[in-house]
This record gives sequence, structure tokens and C-alpha cells, in this order.
Amino acid sequence: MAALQTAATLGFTRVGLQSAHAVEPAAVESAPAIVIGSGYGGAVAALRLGQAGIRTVVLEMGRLWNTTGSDGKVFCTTTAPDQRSMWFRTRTEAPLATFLWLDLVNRDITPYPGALDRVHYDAMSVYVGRGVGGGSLVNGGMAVTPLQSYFAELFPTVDVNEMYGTWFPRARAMLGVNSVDPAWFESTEWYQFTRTSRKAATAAGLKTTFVPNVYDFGYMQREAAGTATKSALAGEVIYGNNYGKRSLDKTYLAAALGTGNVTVHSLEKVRAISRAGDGSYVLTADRIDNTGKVVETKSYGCTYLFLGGGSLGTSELLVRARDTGTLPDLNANVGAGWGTNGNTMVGRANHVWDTVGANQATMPVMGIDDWANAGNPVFAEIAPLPMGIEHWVSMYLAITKNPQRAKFTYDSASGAVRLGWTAAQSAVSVAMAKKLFDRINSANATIYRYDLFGSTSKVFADDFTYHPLGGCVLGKATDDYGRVKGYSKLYITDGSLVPGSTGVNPFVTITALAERIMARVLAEDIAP
Ligand code: FAE
Repeated sequence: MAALQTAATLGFTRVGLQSAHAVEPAAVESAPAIVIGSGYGGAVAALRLGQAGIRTVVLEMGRLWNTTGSDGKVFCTTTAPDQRSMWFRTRTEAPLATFLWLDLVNRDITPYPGALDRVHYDAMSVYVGRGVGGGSLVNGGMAVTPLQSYFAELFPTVDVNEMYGTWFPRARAMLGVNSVDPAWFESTEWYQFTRTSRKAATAAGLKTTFVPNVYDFGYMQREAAGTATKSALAGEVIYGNNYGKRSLDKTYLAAALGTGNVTVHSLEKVRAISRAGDGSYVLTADRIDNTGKVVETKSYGCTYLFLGGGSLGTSELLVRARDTGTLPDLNANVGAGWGTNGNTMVGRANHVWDTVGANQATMPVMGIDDWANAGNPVFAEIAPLPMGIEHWVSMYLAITKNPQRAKFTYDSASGAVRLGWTAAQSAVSVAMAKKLFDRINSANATIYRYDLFGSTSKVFADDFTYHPLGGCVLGKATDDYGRVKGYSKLYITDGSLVPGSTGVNPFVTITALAERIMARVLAEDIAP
């Protein structure tokens, strides 16, 4: 007894407890500003805070992708994926599961904090990027500015002239947006697949349009010439590009670190947010190792909190905070207004003389633009299917104007946040995509492919999206500048602000909105 008392007096009991429970919160680490997540919304917030001289900590659950594996590369290939491919999986879960119904694509892997995650909800699964740079590490780089009239419809309270005059141009410049050289596009084998899809769309009286990208097309031309190491021309995309792509770690985040005011903590997942008596925010974050084990639970404090965890990450954190009572004044719009951007994937079989080429660049550069068709608005990206063989398949990612929206809800029994999206809601996207591609098939006397998405008769991939949007919609869960209603000094800057749809690929919209928010918040809310 005496010995125990002595030990306790000396503080040994606490030391003993800490080693037995390594996840006990350590002392609070504080910073004036914290940003959760390092995708588009988080990266813009970090840069603008850093430039304003505000010491900022970014907490990112994924890895910092800056070390090479045994193959000398940072990211693994798509054709031979290893542990670096996916977020804690024993087998990869690629979007195109099969070819001729054979599972030729997926591989067994060791669980590891890989770059691509597929988050499964009841009737919808969502692909997201994990790592410093978020979705920019794994996406197709298509950098599309939405139609001004549609943006105005989605965001009636936002000044569209200011958006299109200031914030969209700023976002494009910062992201390093560029376009394929049209002459090279017309002549290279690497975009034969796109030219074949354009021909089929034109035959149906449909309009096609070039779309810009953040992949460096100068680099791509050098890849084709054999003077640069291949990346987009080596099938790299969904598990990361080793070269050529201007992902956020090379643009916004590099600039943010360059201010000297921003620190990024990787492999730290925020799991709870609450508020201290003085109005500052308190975060609980789990630091994990490469096996996923929680090696430390950290406690952070900040005056200004910016949420950039993406549509899923931010919505889940805030729904949980509201419904577990740690931020009880969040309103009922938190968790609402979620959509898939109308995503549906589909493949068509071409005639034998309409080849798509064995060699395909992974960066899409063209879309079929039928958004002006009021009866059935669809924008369909012409997507690659690089298999190293001629397979005559034309792939598309259709973005449809699906008006369906869903909610995130907190399940107190399991502690999980669920998404109420249903299969019937996906069927609306499929019906719209089908109308467009039936037109193309009928004009070209071609058919769909039935062998690409697993089951024997599945034509349209209706169970996943690359474009999760909404959950904390601008003007509803927040004011018109991302300030969360019910709380001061709490902001959202990511895709959860976008009401379920942008009509095009979303990251330019997310970046431009974040720029607009940060300019206003820094000018009005944060003392220099
Ligand atoms: P995001 O980029 O997802 O960043 C959120 C970050 O927060 C991630 O790094 C998370 O790991 C991290 N995070 C989340 N929760 C927590 C937490 N609790 N604690 C710590 N960290 C957390 O969000 N869009 C285009 O415009 N063009 C394309 O060509 C395109 N292709 C795509 C292809 C694929 C395969 C995928 C998956 C997406 C694609 N997208 C594309 C979508 C685009 O990447 C996406 O809209 C943006 O990345 C969303 O940006 P956010 O800032 O909202």
C-alpha cells in the first residue's frame, strides 16, 4: 500500500496507465486555425490562412505520398496494384470490376493506408482520395467550369459575375489548368478512343466539347515521344499518378507550406469536434500507423476551425457532432442535400472497324455536351479503358441532372453515420443516361457492353459515384460564405457545400467557392 502511494505520488500510476492504454489523449495541442482534410477545400483554406500570417495545422487522415516503394515509384500501377492502391483493403475494388465477366482487374492486397477509398453506404458507394492532396491524388484531372446559367440555378444567392470574373479564373490559374493541343489530339494514337466516341456522338447529332485538365499536356506529349517516363500513358490514374499531374501537393499545398505558417499532420483522423467554454474548438484525432492501428489519440484546440473533409468527411463529422450533442446548435440542414452529381458509367461496343486503340491516355479531354437538352440534360465524359489491347469498348462517365437528394443520419446504436440514398434514386440517373446512349447506339447501329460491371446483365454502373456533393449546402447549413449556422468561427470550404450537382466534374467549382469563402472570411472575421 505504501509503495503504491509512493508510486502514485511520483506520478508513476499515470505513466503505467498510459502505457497500458496508448490511446489516452495527450495534452491539448493548439493553433489559431485548424483545417480538417487536405483536398481542394482544405488546401485553399490552408494556403489563404498561411498567407494571412495565421499559424495553421492541417489534419489529414491519409498518408503523405512522398516516399517510393521497392519499385522506385510513389504510387503503384493500375495493372498490378499493391497495398498502395486502396485504403485498408484485402482486395482492390476497381470501378470496372470485370471484362468479359472475368475478374481480371482486382487483386489481393495487404491492408495499408492506400490512396483510393471506396466508402460503402447502404445503396451507394463513393470513391474518394486519401492522402495529403485528397481527391487530387486519384482523380482524372478534368478541370471543368460549370455552365454559368446552371451555376446561377444551383447558387441563387451567389454573385455569378464575381464567380466567373474572379474566383473561377483564380482557381484555374492556381490549379494549373491546361488543354490538350488540338493538332496533337487529332493525330495521336493515345486519343483514338476519344475520336471514335466523338464520331459516334456526331452521328447521333450530338455536340462534343474539349475539356481542360490539370495533367501537364506538354509532359504527356513527351511521354508519347519517349522522352519522359510514362504516367498517364502507362495507365496510371485511380491509384495515383507518379508524374505529370498537378495534384494539390504540387500546387495549393506546396504554396501553403511555403508560407511557413502551415503544418500538415498526416495519418491523423479527426473523430470528434466539440466546443470549450471559451468558444474555442476542441478536436479529438486518432493517429494511425500503416496497419491502421491507433497509436495515439490527440487532442487539439483552435480558435478558427475549417472543415475540408469533403462531402462525406465533413457531413459525417457534423452530423455526429449535432446528434451526439457536442455541437447541438447545428441546424437540420446539416447532413441534407446530398447527391451523386447524377453519375452513371456505361460502356458501348463499337463495330470492328471503329477501333479505340490498344494505347489510351488516362486523362479524359472531351465530353458529349447535351446539357442544353431541357428534356434530358446530360454531360458525358469520354472515359478511357486502357487495357493494352484493342477491345472496341467506348466508356463514358455520364453526369446527369438527377434532382434526387439524400440525407446523412446518425445511428446511435452503432455510432455510424448512414446515407439514405436508394437504388430508386440511382435509377433516375440511369434513365437519363440511357436516353442519351440509346440515341448514340441507334444512330450507329451499336449495342451496350454487359460484361463490365460484375453481374451478367449490368449495363449501367448505378451503385457508385466519383462525385459526392452536398450534405452541408451553402446558404442552408452555412451562410452564403461557408460560415456554419449556429456557431461562430466554424467554416466549411469543401464539396459538402455544393447541392448534389454541378453538371460537370466538380473540383474547379469546389476550389472557386473555397477561394470566394476564404477571401470574405479573412477580410471580415479574422483579425490580422
Ligand atoms: P476531398 O478532395 O475528398 O478531400 C477531403 C480530404 O479530407 C481527404 O484527403 C480525406 O482523407 C480527408 N478527411 C476526410 N475526413 C477526415 C477526417 N475526419 N479527419 C482527417 N481527414 C479527413 O474533398 N473531379 C473533377 O473535377 N474532375 C475529375 O476528373 C475527377 N475525377 C475523379 C476520379 C476519381 C477516381 C475520384 C475518386 C474523384 C474524381 N473527381 C473528379 C472528384 C474530385 O476529386 C472531388 O470532387 C474532390 O476531390 C472533392 O474535393 P473536396 O475538397 O470536397
